Amino acid sequence: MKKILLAAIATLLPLSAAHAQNWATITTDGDVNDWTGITALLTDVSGDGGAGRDIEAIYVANDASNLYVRIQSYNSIGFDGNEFIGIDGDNSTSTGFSLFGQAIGSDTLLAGAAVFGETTASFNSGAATPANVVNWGPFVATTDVELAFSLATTIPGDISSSIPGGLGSTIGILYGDGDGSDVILGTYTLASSSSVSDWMTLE
Ligand SMILES: [Ca+2]
Ligand SMILES: [Ca+2]
Ligand SMILES: [Ca+2]
Repeated sequence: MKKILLAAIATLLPLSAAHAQNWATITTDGDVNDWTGITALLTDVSGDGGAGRDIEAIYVANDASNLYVRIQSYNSIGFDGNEFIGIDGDNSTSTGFSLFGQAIGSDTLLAGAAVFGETTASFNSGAATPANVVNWGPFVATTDVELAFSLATTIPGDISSSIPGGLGSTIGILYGDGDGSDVILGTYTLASSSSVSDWMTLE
């Protein structure tokens, strides 16, 4: 009986833990209650942020419209244009920029709330469309910034769409604060939907 129960529970578990697929719609208001149940994609130690944001954790989720990023820091600090998120939309270093000299081919650059393309040769190859993130907040010094980035963003870069593979594809993601010394990166696989069919693929 216990085995049957465990098998039943395993079948019901979503993929989020193992594959970092987090289907959610986040309100970008600085209230992080809507991230409850979502595991951090990346975590970092305290005390290594220099004059900038000292990263504690990066959370990533998505729905059909947006990629949501939560930047959690040990220190409370204002969100400015010198904070960078690199999105390696094709998860390939043969396209995009080696942001912060890291092992990433960042095709899309979020500089604060502004969005730009990147190429192998260029940190900034021009404004994306749309030219800003969909929304972010809060507009005060904070330990938790949330932002929404449109999955439909196009860029003047080595690739023309920020996330060409769309839902279900794997992207590289980097966060770093140009005012400090903290940089972190990893990969995220976009959730395809919150439907039962996704849950079934666990087996
Ligand atoms: Ca929120
Ligand atoms: Ca840190
Ligand atoms: Ca790339």
